[in-house]
Amino acid sequence: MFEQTPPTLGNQYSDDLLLRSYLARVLPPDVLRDLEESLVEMGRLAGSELYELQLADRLNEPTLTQWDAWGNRIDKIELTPLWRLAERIASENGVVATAYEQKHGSLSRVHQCALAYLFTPSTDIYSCPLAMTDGAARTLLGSGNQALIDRAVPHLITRDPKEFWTAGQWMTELTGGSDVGLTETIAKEESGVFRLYGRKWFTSAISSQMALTLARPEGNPPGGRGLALFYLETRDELGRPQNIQINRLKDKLGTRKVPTAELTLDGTPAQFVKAATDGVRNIAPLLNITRLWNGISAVSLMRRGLALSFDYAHKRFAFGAPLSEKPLHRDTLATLLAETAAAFQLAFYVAELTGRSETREISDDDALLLRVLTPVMKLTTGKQAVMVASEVLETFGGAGYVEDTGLPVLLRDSQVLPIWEGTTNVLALDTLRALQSGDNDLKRGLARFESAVMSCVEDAAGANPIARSALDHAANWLNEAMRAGQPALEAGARRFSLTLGRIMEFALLVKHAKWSKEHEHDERAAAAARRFAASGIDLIGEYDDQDVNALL
Ligand code: MFK
Repeated sequence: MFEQTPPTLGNQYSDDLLLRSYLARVLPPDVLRDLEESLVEMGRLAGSELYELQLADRLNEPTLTQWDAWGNRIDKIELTPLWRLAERIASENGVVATAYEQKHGSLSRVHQCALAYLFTPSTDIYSCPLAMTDGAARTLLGSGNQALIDRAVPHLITRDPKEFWTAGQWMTELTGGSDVGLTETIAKEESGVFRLYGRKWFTSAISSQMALTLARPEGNPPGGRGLALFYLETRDELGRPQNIQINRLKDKLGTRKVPTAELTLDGTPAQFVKAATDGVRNIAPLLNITRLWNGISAVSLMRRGLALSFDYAHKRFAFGAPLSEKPLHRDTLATLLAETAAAFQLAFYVAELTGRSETREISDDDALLLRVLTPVMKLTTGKQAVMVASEVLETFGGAGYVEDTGLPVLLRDSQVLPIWEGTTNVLALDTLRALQSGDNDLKRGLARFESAVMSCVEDAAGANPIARSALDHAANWLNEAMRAGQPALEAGARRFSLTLGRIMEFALLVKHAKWSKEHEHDERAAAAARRFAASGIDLIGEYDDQDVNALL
């Protein structure tokens, strides 16, 4: 009787030519030698123990117990075995800490993102609490609030699992996850302590020991400026919730291991992080770090899907040959690989810039580029992850649609990436704002973006006109939309931002291809760049705004 051999994973670092080639380019050889052991170990864990437990843990979900047997409100969260192991492995292997130890200066951010990239796909989005922990550490360190830094940061960046804390981010309320200036939670000063009253509708993992959240101190004006950023600890020294009720865990399409919650805050003690106002501006450092994590998670899930699909293509026979020898299957995989390689280059480039900004080794021009590329990268890679996951499932035929293969979760978990941490549309509007940050206006911001692109492709004869043509189309669209007014700018912002994302991905691939050809005698990155360009870079199109009115 026929038996199908299932796909398996090897060491996820050793097998990943994309990651290894990239690191060989950006890291000096002695740095790569120094940190490679940590990546080999994480690659081993991701392809063996963690992956085996992930498959075995598939049906388990976190639970909430609101009451004990004697009627006391306890709101106890029980995590699944995979997440308990993930927490230990994350802290011991420094998946957050590496970025703060800065053993390799600004490149420690790249090292940390490589660890997160290897770790994430085998842990069912344990990246969520880690992203928040990283974002909270960065926000607190930048706040100048020494008491909070001393209290919390050592826990957030430790490698000791017994001391390790994760952080939550509680922004979303019933009024919305995007327009957080509408936040209704009130902060009242009672006997010299601020206490929070309100409902949080969608929090990050509620298993965290601390959280950063927004609330409006009584008497403050409406909008984001009237909010303050608060720090709170979720439980007191006896482990009791600090006037926080967990109303329920969210019933979500994916990320089912993440205990995302609805909360009532009923007098929760909290402290200002930085100021009594400007909460949205003050939480922005957290948002930018979690958006970086979102992008790294996107490329890591794309890569996991392809690792399984490539392996399966050698094991699955149809119409007289393994799928890996079938021309159309090979063509499909090549397109997905090119898309993944492009997304990878952009996500890790944002990691490089983030690292340089953290060690203050960044020019004003590159700081603007980082501000622009963070939303552009998040929105572009989020969409690519969903597309690639959907196609990966299809490469398995019916098996990709069957739960106990462990494959459908790839698509469900990818689908969150364009939604949380700012939807595609919200981030497209943020891209317009980012281009105008500092002393820039839209045209100057775009000019800076253009020069970054052109520096990657300037001496690449085939690539230069492709990038130039897409950039010119984007610039022309921007000019026309600015003339037409704000509604036209907003209406086209998604196509514009996705085009910027794809242009930058293409340019970075071309840059990598040149290096890889010279140093590794490898043509793969050049082939990926050509195929990516053939899939379409310019999404601006020729859309007529009047058609929207006719259609809606
Ligand atoms: C793997 C990862 C796992 C993650 C798990 C997450 C689970 C949690 C689920 C969620 O809750 S997801 C929901 C997350 N929500 C968001 O990400 C918010 C999306 N909305 C936005 O990003 C809006 O653009 C924003 C709330 C920021 C708009 O609010 P406002 O009040 O209209 O703000 P405004 O006036 O535009 O900006 C206020 C200031 O912040 C400005 O500076 P100034 O005061 O100096 O002028 C902005 O320039 C600045 N700012 C805003 N965004 C910034 C920023 N600065 C730097 N970087 C940014 N990204």
